[in-house]
Amino acid sequence: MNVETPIYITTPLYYVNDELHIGHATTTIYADTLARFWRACGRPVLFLTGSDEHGQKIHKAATAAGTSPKAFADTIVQKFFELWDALDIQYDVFIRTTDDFHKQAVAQLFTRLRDGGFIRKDNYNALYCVECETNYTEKDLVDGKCPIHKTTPQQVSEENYFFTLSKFTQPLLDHIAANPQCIVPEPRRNEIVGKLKEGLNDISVTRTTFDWGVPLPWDKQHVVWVWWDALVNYISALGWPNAESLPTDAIAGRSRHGHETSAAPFAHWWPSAVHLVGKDILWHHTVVWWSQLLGAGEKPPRQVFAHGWWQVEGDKMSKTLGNVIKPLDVAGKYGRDALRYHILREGPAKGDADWRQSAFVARYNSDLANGLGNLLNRSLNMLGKYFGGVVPAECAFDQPALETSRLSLIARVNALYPRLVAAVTAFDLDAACEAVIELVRETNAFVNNAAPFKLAKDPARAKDLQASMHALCQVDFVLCHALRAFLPDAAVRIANQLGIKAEGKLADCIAWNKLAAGHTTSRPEPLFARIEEAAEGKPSTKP
Ligand code: ME8
Repeated sequence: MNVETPIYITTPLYYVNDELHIGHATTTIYADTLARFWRACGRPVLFLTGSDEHGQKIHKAATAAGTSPKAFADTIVQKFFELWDALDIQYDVFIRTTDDFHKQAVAQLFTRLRDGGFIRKDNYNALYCVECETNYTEKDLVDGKCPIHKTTPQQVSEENYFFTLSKFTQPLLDHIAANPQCIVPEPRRNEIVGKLKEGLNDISVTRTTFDWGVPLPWDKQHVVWVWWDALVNYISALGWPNAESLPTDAIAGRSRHGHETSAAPFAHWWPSAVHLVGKDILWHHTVVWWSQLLGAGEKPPRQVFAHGWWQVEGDKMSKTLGNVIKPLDVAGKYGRDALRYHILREGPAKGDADWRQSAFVARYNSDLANGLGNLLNRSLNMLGKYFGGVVPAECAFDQPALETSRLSLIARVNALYPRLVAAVTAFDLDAACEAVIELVRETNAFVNNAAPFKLAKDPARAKDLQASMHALCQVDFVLCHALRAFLPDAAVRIANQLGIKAEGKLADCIAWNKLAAGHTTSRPEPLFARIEEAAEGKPSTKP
């Protein structure tokens, strides 16, 4: 992996009809972890998120709330900002589909497609699910209901504009065959290829029955279908088609990180675009979106990664069942690193996943409290006691078995950076965390074997004590850096206790002997308090 090439990471633009839940936080935390990791590798990163504000669903929610769609969106989007701030999501760009520059780009794209001969007028008779903002055929429905929302779709009949999606079946199959990594993981690609092989129907891409959307430039009776509008955000945010800079003035004050400027942002970032989405919107982000792009003479993004869905204690997560997991409830109770860690380890990256309180507690206690927290705390306490908090010089153990375990730790540390890069490149954030936790486990075993607390009592073992404490300081340093993307708060707290900064390129920091002898550390503080099962009430009784 070349860590010098830029990467443009996007989340979906979430609908402003409701509060965000753990599903939304999952995609965003995956994206934030990727963004932090690659930035820490020194890779140029642009991280975009935002809000999807047009369409029937928002119109309906605003009407129910007795307000205008824009006023409604303004209120909800404020909650998005608060949530992402509370979770310290460091996006560079937050785009709203009601931003003027975005609406102009949508109109331009539509005009290009018309000029290219891909738009025609026709009668639209369809079954439309407002929750999905997507139409279905009878064949797609399960017992006459939307396969995702289990609701009966609306019967829609109107004359509107169609996009000749059918023309793109073969170009899309060719693109996927030539770029096997463009949809990951592999089963998701197979799913899309399977559907493409069934052939594509033209789709209706405008509406006349309501006006909350981007007006069609040449026929103002029509507004653009909300998906067609929203997908364009990924390029409108780059100033497509011809702006010379990101629309920073229009989105001033929304960035939580501060992107790197580039003179021709579309040319710079678009070839390295990676969309993170949930499985239910993979179709839109590949077939629909890529056809729009190909029709407009642009290339599809480099990759789309689609994750699965959370269930909760074995049930579908739904308002009706009252089991919706709210990210701030979890972060407020256990800390945002605990929330993030659970999502990265147990989340639906490869397939669907089940949010279980018992698994949350078990994972937290074993890896964070008893594993990482305990290691850091006992190593820094011993360093304080035996060396006044000052890192000793490196030396080998006199005892061969201990020296072998020290050499094994060194080898593990020096192999960690390439392992992390490989795992993150493959979107396997669970494997990346596991690589770090394996180092924690091996080091805790090393402490138990070397037993510095016993060595300290025997002046004849002074060298072995020094060898063990030097090694522990090096591991603590490496853990701090290795965790910057995965447990950002803990990384900063470890850095404070070590008296260092959680900064610098990971390739230079995740290696042996980077914490110099003679360096003075700070006061140790517990990192993660154990969650006591009793305080949690009864663990889940479900199998
Ligand atoms: O679809 N587990 O927005 P949205 C995991 N505006 N992920 C879940 C989930 C669950 N139980 N429930 C929902 C939209 N999601 C459009 C996107 S992009 C140009 C437009 C995820 O607010 C779902 O998979 O409905 C998807 O990625 C996101 O939440 C949908 O958010």
